Amino acid sequence: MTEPVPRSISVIGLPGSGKTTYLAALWHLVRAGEVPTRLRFGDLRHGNYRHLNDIAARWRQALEQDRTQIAGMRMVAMDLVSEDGSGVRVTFPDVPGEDYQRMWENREVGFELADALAAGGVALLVNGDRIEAPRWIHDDAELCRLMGIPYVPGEPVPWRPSFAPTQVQLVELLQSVQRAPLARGPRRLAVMVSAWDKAEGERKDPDAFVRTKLPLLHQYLTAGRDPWTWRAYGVSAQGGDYDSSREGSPPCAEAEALRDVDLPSERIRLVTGDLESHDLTETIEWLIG
Ligand SMILES: Nc1nc2c(ncn2[C@@H]2O[C@H](COP(=O)(O)OP(=O)(O)O)[C@@H](O)[C@H]2O)c(=O)[nH]1
Ligand SMILES: [Mg+2]
Repeated sequence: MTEPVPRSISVIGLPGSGKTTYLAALWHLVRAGEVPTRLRFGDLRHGNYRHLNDIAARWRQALEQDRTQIAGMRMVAMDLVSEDGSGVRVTFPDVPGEDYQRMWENREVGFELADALAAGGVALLVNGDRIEAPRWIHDDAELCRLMGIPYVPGEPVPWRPSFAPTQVQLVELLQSVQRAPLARGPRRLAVMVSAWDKAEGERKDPDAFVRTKLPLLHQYLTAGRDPWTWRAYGVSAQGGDYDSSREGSPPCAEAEALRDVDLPSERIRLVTGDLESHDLTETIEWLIG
């Protein structure tokens, strides 16, 4: 086999967007070889797979990933081989989503994350089950009334960046990736709506989901102001809910059913347009293409 060409993908997203779960499922998929995949696992020579092995073990047990992950960034690297036999190294920064939120709230980015973000394609994860939509003052006032919280009309509430709707934060994040010091000219972007098992009840394909649930993001991308070539995907990296990582939480019936699936890789679902597969590496192949 030829020496892997270093290629880089950044998996980014706000806290709780499904980044760690996605990496865990991907690692299981390429290591287990239970279902055919476009990219296969290459070789074990390089790197430290402990973090990946740990998260994939939790994933197999249908346990949510740990929220209290040790702070700081882990660069995760996988050597994969494409169908024509050429090797590719895909590196992902698995950073706490808080680092991206900090980019939005405090306008700062660490050196290591900046390096990772400055290279290659971008996979942007958005949890389809947790989109914080813009809210109407009228609805909030009604909610205060129902909950018995005092509400004084006309009294200003000091604004904080964390109040911003999900799509505003995401557009800002993507814009900062296309500005100095992170800008590198045209690149590919996969907008991946995670927890697709929860989002698909809307009966929309992933593109239509982004257009209707995240219209600002969709307009930003289609207007072409920044040089993204993009696609929308629906990703269910778990296939349903897993048992919660919170202590004392009751077991969840969906997780029990998922543990019964013979081949764990078959829990995974990737949806593009009206096509569906178990193969998360299709996105990576497109991103590095
Ligand atoms: N139902 C469902 N939940 C998911 C899926 N993928 C991730 N989640 C949930 O989304 C939450 C955040 O996932 P996590 O990977 O920890 O996000 P991170 O903070 O971006 O690393 C967790 O509660 C996951 O169990 C999925 O495919 N289906
Ligand atoms: Mg995480």
